[in-house]
Amino acid sequence: MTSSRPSGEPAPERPTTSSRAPGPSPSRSVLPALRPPVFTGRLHDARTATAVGRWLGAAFAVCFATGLVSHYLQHPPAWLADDLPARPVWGYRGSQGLHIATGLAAIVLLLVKLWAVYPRLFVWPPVRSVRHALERLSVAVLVAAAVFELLTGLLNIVEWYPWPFSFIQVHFAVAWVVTGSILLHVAVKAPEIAAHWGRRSAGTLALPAEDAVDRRSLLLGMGAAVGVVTLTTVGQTVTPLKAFDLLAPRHPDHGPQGLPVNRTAAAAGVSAGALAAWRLQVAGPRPYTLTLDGLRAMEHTRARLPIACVEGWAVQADWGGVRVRDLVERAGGVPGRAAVRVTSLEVSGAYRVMEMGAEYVDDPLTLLALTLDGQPLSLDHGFPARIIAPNRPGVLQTKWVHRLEVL
Ligand SMILES: Nc1nc2c(c(=O)[nH]1)N[C@H]1C(S)=C(S)[C@@H](COP(=O)(O)O)O[C@H]1N2
Ligand SMILES: [Mo]
Repeated sequence: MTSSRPSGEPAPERPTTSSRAPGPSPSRSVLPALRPPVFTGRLHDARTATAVGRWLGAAFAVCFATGLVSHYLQHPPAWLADDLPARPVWGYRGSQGLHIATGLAAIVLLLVKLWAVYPRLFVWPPVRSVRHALERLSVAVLVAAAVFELLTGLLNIVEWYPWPFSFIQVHFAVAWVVTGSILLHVAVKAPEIAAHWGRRSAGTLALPAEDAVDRRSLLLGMGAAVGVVTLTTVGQTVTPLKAFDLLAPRHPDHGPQGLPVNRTAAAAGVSAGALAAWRLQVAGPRPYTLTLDGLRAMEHTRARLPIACVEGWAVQADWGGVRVRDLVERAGGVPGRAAVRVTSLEVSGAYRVMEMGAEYVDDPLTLLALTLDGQPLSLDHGFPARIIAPNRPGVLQTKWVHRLEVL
């Protein structure tokens, strides 16, 4: 420790940034609010900011890359829709699990980073030059966008939307703002980052060696906090760790047939009564209609595939049903070229109608599933028939399917 004085008390031996002379000041009564704050705490330095910042930067980079994967799997541009890969089957589970895990870790990292730099947010005078003003503005955008992104992501995984805008579009747009402002920030700070990147700070920017021990403790504490957050949430995706899944909103085992449910049949306005007259309509060059018994009479395929929700939880299950490829071929569609539009019996909702590109339609594991772990689907899991396809976001695994259109 460098000092025995109680923390928080200003250091008398250290010259403060204030230029006021001791004693009563004549200007005091005129502009009392314009006194610069004085921060005497330690570790609010560029080396700490660099050490935390590189982890935060890495977390945001992973979040951005996996976020792009998720976004384009869910909302592909027309030229890409038919070529989205259906393999590996666990692809979306892995990438979205990583997205949520790094996003949660980034909350801890961002808090430590903001703690490390907050005295700089009060620098005096607030603006020294045009360049300085622009630099501060870019930091303001970065902080606001990063806080916004982590907060909206966190609230999305608990399905709470206390805002009037569409989560998906705005979370996606602000991700570009965060990424752009991080790149700008790294460019502006490049000399300082370079000086503090190695084991010892280089050049004239060297900091007191005594602080190194405390800085290491801070980073260890940060690592421990990230470890605890990760361990208590990642079990929602990484099933072997499910016993530690205490904080994630979903537990892999909790739900009918041992599988969580996001939208229940009741919420979707689907009732057992409405299903009495259920038929599967297949539109295409040779349209046809099937009863449930007719569908059950077709060639049955089983597939072990995960449901991987955009909110981060994923559960593998044993699905049984009819290949979408077979249904499409029977309607006159050409496998490998035909895409499909799927419509649910759901009354309203963003996921009532779903489109599936040719690559998924052609995959032998893409099913119109009728069973889950050998049992008929429960109503909440999409009875009588639902889509299950490899490497796709959960939101596109449409439940209560009653119509397929070959496109
Ligand atoms: N028709 C319809 N299907 C849907 C949804 C929906 O809202 N409507 N939600 C989806 C979401 S977000 C997920 S994660 C999966 C969850 O499937 P499960 O409830 O069988 O676990 O169903 C998907 N299928
Ligand atoms: Mo989902």
